[in-house]
Amino acid sequence: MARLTRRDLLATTGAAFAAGSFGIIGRASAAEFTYKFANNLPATHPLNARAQEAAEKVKSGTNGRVEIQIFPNNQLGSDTDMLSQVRSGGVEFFTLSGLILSTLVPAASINGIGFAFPDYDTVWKAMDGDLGNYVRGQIGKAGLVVMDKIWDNGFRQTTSSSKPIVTPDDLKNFKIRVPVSPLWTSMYKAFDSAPTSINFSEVYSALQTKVVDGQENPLAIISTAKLYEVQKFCSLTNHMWDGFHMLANRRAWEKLPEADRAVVAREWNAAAISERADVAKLNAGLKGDLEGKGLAFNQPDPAPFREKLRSAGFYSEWKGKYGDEAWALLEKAVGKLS
Ligand code: X2X
Repeated sequence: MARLTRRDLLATTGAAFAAGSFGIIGRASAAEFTYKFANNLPATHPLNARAQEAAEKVKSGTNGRVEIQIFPNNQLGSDTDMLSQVRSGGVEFFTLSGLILSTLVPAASINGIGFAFPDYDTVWKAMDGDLGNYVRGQIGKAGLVVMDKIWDNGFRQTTSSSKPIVTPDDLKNFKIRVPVSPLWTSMYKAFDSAPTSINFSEVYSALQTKVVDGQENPLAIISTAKLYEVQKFCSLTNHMWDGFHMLANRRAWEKLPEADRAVVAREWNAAAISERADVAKLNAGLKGDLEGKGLAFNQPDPAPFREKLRSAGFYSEWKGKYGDEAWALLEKAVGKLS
């Protein structure tokens, strides 16, 4: 598969905008079901490029009955707003990190436990297997529908405008932005940092105005959201793997004829698999591109960070919060943590 370049993504996205699938509000549609898919990522992120392809396949696969309009880049509100909207039916589809979803489904943050996953093979075996099935079951109990295949956000790296992060001591009193999630806040408090919960829609301006000194995200987001413009250092901490569940409003989902539901699920899940390959390739190849844009990289040793979390009681605290069943599924996938 040819290396997916930013130009390819822009070309795809540009075509999509031209084709009118990216949230052109008020456009007349012959479809029986016109559903909105909202997300918080830039239109150039692989998630939106693959979602556009899926929307086209859904339209053709349902003979035009189902049209999915894509609203990227927080067009319909922040993650907090959009979670409310997918629950109420204001939007029909929404991709959301399990760590943010954990404000509604506590178990959904378990894949974000610090320094748990060593590599992508371990991630997909867990998230497409028993641990993912457990989390999706908990999401269903909260009244939402969730597709079988989680989309990739990636292994998260730490950026800063003030200094590189080399050892856990560099995180002491570090003013870091974290997404709105109890687990993120808890982990950085265990490092004696000063975490501030901010929705992604506000991150660029918070960094630009120095409300916070740093943030953490995979390279694909640091690139597509242009965070390199307001950060100087990028420490390859790989401190967390994060993904996006494709959520659906239950009433809207059940309104679809069964055959059309099967087409939508098939195309969303196929797009998630393609997006995983795109993101992994991007994240593997972006370091040089970002160095060219001025980011100074370092690669810290993860062992002292994991030890700090252990000695701070982070793992045992979260084992107690998730319960034995969920924690056993996590440790079955990644080995002993607590
Ligand atoms: O908010 C973030 O940092 C992001 C974009 O990675 C998530 O959606 C969790």
